[in-house]
Amino acid sequence: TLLSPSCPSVLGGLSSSLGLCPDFVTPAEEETLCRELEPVLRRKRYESGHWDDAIHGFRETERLHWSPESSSVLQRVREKAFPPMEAQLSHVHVLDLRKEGYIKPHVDSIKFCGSTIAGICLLSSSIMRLVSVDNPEERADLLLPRRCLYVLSGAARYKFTHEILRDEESYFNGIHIKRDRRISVICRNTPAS
Ligand code: AKG
Repeated sequence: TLLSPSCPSVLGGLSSSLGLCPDFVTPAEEETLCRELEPVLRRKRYESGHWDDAIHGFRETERLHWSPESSSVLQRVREKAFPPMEAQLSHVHVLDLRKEGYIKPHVDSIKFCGSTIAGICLLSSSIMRLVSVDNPEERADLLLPRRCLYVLSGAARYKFTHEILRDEESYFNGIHIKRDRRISVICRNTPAS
């Protein structure tokens, strides 16, 4: 299993609101997406400290127009993660974390993001840690293998913070999961109005 909870009761709260599909993206699709994104990302400099200081060692972009090949991957993400009629943000968020980069615990803004976060993970595996907002002892580590899709909704999105661990902390059941440069491509729905 790719989920390691601090205690079994955490699983009950999380399992219905957490989705993980390993190998959602093929190696060829990963290459296509990265080849398309690289020129855009390369123009930017890695930054430290996001608006709320949550992300370190990153650069990012929001993308509306994609090549047909990449569009078909994103369409698959949208079909898998969101109900058919749900209003989604047209822009896709691309986050490029350098090898030393990491994301500190946060809950996504309810003002700007809807109920579901769907991300594909390119170039590196990583560990996403989820910690209960109400009880920090309740937590779970989620192994995000390179080329997976993950989906956070419900409790996993609202009741738990999420973070991406830095390489030094990147252990899953005692095994080091090497953190390399990682690009995540994230689709969201619109906040309820
Ligand atoms: C967020 O957008 O809220 C994230 O934490 C991004 C997570 C990721 O890079 O997969």
